[in-house]
Amino acid sequence: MSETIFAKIIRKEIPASIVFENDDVLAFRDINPQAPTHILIIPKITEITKTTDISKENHSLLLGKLFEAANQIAKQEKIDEGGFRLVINCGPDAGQEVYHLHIHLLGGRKMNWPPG
Ligand code: DGP
Repeated sequence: MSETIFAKIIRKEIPASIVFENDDVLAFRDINPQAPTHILIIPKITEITKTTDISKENHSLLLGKLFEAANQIAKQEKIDEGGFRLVINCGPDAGQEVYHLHIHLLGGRKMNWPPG
């Protein structure tokens, strides 16, 4: 799979509004926000293109770090108490556009269910 735009954001080759970063995880505001808070949380490694690449052996720790980051960012954004939604699109039917694993963190408004 060829390199994605997110790899360039990780290397700071293209700008992004970064809200969180540590050795393993980067989070930045989505360029096309669907809610008042819409942040993408991504692993810095590029080997996981979508959820079906994930294995317990290789990625358990990393997944914990991604969700820990999501919780911390939700607090930073002050949406932890009101609630928020985490979304991972996997493959074409889900509308995945960028093939680098990412969690959408959406909040700041009332969400509908079922999603479209
Ligand atoms: P998905 O459809 O789940 O693959 O979501 C990809 C998201 O990535 C989409 O909501 C728009 C966002 N996105 C695409 N390119 C860029 C970019 O260059 N910068 C930022 N900040 N977000 C981007």
